[in-house]
Amino acid sequence: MKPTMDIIEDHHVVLPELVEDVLKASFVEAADQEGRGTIDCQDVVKVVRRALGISIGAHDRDKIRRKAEILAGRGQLSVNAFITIMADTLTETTQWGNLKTDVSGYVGIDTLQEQIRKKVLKKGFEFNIIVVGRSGLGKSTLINTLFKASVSRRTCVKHEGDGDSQYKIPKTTEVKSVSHVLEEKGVRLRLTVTDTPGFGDHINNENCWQPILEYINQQYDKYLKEEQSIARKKYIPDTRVHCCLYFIPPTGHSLTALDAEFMKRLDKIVNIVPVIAKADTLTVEERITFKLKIKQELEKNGINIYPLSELEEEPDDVVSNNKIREMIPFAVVGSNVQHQINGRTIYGRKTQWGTVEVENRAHCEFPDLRDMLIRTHMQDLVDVTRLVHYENFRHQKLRSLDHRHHNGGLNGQVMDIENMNESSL
Ligand SMILES: Nc1nc2c(ncn2[C@@H]2O[C@H](COP(=O)(O)OP(=O)(O)OP(=O)(O)O)[C@@H](O)[C@H]2O)c(=O)[nH]1
Ligand SMILES: [Mg+2]
Repeated sequence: MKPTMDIIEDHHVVLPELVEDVLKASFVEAADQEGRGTIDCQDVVKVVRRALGISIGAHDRDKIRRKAEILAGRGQLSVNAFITIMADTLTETTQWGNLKTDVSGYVGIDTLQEQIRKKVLKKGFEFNIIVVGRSGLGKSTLINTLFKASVSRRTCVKHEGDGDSQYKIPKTTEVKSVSHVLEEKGVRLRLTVTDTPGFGDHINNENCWQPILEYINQQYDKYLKEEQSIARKKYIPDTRVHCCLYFIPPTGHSLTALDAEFMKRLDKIVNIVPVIAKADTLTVEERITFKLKIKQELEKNGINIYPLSELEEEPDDVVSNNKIREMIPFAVVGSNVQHQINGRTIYGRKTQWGTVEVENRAHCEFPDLRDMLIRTHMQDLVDVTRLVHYENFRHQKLRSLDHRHHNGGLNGQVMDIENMNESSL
């Protein structure tokens, strides 16, 4: 049975508009002052260096030149081809030089300082989230909310008029990742959120989880291949998914069989954080009873959600994880529209009877979710992914290869297991 969901690309990085503007400006400034719209292929490294404001290693220089030669027509490179080259370069490294996204307000990544070692701090830090759930539950909207509406502007179509109808987010049709480099007090973080098309629109939703499982496993596989390659890179880009936000419809009843089935499959390969979507559609009482019901059903169905109790070592972990366990599933509200309330500018959803503020803890649990992801549990999510989910994948994959090897399938090639252990630490 073929999956019913339409996934076109596996990992396509969309550059934020702001970054694209900066790139276009440096293209003109560095090599195209006459405004021809193209530059000489030979100049490409100079322009990349100018745009990033950092020096580029010999290996990367060669790679950029090779890409430029492929994309150029008669030795001339267009601005769009240049942006494609930059998108590739930025995807492969956290060294985004001067290019970063301005986020309105404080994000909180500087608190990572307590969480991460100095070495990692200097290199930069990568964190990847995926959003999964039925169609129309507000996944794309929540991504925008997470980046304070300044990131995925590209996917919003602006309409005439005011209010919530001003920005319309189209239905998601392909898996798409948006990366942003954020910097706060010397801590550099590349946050990537992968948006996925919603499922559940079809009469037959059998195997609708397949494309998502495939995407997550593909990222593990990519990492494993890099680790095993003979000319292993000193730095392997990490696209492994550290956290999966699973959107539960706000029915107020119970977990549907489809959602339970989906999560049962996901929990073996990724950290799941369930959220109640569009929580503004439930009353306070409904929200409390629905949360309890979901918790019971997750347990009844044997679905393991993050944080996993088996991995708790320190008493401190138990305390902070218990706080998260109490809150899960987070009842969230998303919005990418700003409103003025008593002189304050807030992101929220305006209704005839008032405005739900997404950042107000009295209104919804979006701030608690964001704090958990970015301020308190980011390092732990990364560690669990690396030590549990990726290890499981690696173990199974190598075992199956080993099995094939014993059956003569690998042409006598021997795996360097010792080395792989060392590098994955
Ligand atoms: N009431 C309410 N509506 C929301 C919320 N978040 C998003 N919406 C609205 O729900 C509709 C769908 O939002 P999207 O963000 O496109 O949903 P999606 O899950 O990405 O949908 P697919 O791309 O089809 O999977 C839009 O009209 C949003 O304005 C929310 O928290 N509360
Ligand atoms: Mg969407």
